[in-house]
Amino acid sequence: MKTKTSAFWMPFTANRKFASQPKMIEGGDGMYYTTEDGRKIIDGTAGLWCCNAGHSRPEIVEAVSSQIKKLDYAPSFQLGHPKAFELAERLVALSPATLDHVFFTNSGSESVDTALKIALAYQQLRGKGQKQRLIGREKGYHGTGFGGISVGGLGNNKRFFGTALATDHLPHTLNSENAFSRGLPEANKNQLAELEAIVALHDASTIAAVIVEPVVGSAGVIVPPKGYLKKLRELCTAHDILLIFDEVITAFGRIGSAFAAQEFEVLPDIITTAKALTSGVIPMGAVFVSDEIHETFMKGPENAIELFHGYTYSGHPVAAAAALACLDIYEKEKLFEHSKAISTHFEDAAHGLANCANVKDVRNYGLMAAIELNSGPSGVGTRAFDVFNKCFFEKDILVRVTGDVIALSPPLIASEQEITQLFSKLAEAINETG
Ligand code: PXG
Repeated sequence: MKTKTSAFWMPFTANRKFASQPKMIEGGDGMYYTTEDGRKIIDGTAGLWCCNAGHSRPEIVEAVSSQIKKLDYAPSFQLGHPKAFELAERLVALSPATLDHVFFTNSGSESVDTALKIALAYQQLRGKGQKQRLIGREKGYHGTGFGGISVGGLGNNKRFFGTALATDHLPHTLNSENAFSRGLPEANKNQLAELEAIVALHDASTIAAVIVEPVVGSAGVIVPPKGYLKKLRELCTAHDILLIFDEVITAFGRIGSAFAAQEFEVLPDIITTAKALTSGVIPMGAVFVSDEIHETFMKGPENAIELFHGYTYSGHPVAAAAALACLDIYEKEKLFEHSKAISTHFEDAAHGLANCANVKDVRNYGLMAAIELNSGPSGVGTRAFDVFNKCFFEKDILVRVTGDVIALSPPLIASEQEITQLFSKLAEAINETG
């Protein structure tokens, strides 16, 4: 059926199902979206985990429009403009010490591909050119570039596209024995034994880097077991393997610190970010790189390009202006601290759904939560999708569905009252769906 929506081939969407029952959003303001039929709905997902400062913030609108008037675009290849340098300085002041250099991209996928390329090139430059294998993790989501799907661990995203790179994968850490854990689950298995096995199989001399999401987002909020990330850091260091944290979701206050690396006190060699860098207003990503890696590139003749990589829009002035205004909001409103302060209330509210119909697990960390349901009679994801529809059309809340998981990640400006409202409406939707 040809509808007004069919010209737009929508990403990660059941396009024909959407056409038969469109969910259209026309406006945004703070914690709320406005639907096409004029209803105000609570944004329980910060868009797609990105609008951490809330929607249509006047400060960002103003920064973007005055930047366009002054300088709409300037290249970053062999030229520069002040906003990108200013933003990089602001960002490295926020990032963990030693991750003092920023490479700008336009998305999480580009950040991941950039990080992987930097890791491979770094190994070559320091004379360890055999180190070319990349290790991801089952259930990992690292975007949709060929690099990201190669290290990614979600079958549907890889199936038709081959895997361009030499990779291997760690096991995921989801463990049903830990269902309904609050915050970090117990480390009741040696979940990193497999890394030793992978090293034994391929040899450390062939492995460039390990990439993980510190808290898994897309696959349904999988929280690292206690001590897991520290142990991963130790093993990577012991085997001279770079550690990349993909913080496209976790960076910029989602779990109460600027970065998950700080929250978990684990220092990776590279951090990838995007999304909340600009609160989703203008596409932009940033890859944070350690001094050691950066110095390895900054050798050789001064007139030589050190890294043959970049994007037309790397450090785009309008995106940089949006990011700077956004960082101002995070700072002035102490949103990372607020995110941490309300995370206990958020945790209680999420676990308050443990006894709703068909709830199989509740997981949470910071302002990320997953309510996992038993699969519906018509297969994986069907019940959760029905809940999503009920939430949108009848309960005036936006939640995110992935498989049997309903994920929540509200903007960091949420009040306790809004969180209570979000979860109580979700509870109604789950119970009424049955
Ligand atoms: N890494 C991680 C950890 C991500 O979560 C990307 C990379 C890719 O970012 P871009 O900007 O290229 O999409 C992501 C993106 C969802 C959902 O609902 C998650 C993402 C994107 C869209 C939907 O789980 N994460």
